[in-house]
Amino acid sequence: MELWHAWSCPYCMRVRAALAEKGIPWQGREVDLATKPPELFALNPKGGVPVLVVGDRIVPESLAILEYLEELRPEPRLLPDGAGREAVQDAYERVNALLGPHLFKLARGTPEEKAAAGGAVRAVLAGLDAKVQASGYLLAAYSIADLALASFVGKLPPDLRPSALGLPNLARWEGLVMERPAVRGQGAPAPAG
Ligand SMILES: N[C@@H](CCC(=O)N[C@@H](CS)C(=O)NCC(=O)O)C(=O)O
Repeated sequence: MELWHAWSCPYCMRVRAALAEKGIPWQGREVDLATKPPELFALNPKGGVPVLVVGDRIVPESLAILEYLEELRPEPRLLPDGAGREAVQDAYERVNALLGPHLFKLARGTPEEKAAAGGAVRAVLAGLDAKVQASGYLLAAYSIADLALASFVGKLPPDLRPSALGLPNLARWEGLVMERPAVRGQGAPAPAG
């Protein structure tokens, strides 16, 4: 199994975390997003990562990859089978829509755009704080929706982390999810030497 990915990409991070949770071995094809190799376009005409390649099967798009991994190795469950599945898929997409554009601006925007994105992230996280369930997760159990959120929270500057913002439910979530070995290990590898 080969994963075309970039260490900086939050959509790739959540796939790497799911592979780690499920203990699935994989080989990485690291992509420099500034100079994408032509082979990537053969796998995914949009030229985006992540893309998973398993034999003849080519799976672009993080949600499709996560669904494929769930089928391949259902345990530990990250996406319920049957009841509750749609709620998790919806939450996954909602987290992407709520935070994806702001994270992009935080990383690459002008100073004004960064300031606006920071304010927007604070508001989104305050809204999500109210949605955290008694389980401590975004839904009844740990799921790919938590991995989506973790992939964005992991890219936030320290002052925008839920714990720094004093959001009690998300701060607890942060302790539960961001400290998981499968999640912690998915930042960029330490430089050699
Ligand atoms: N909807 C896609 C989004 C993936 C995405 O936005 N990937 C970015 C990197 S984080 C990418 O490859 N962008 C293409 C580019 O930079 O040209 C998914 O869920 O996999």
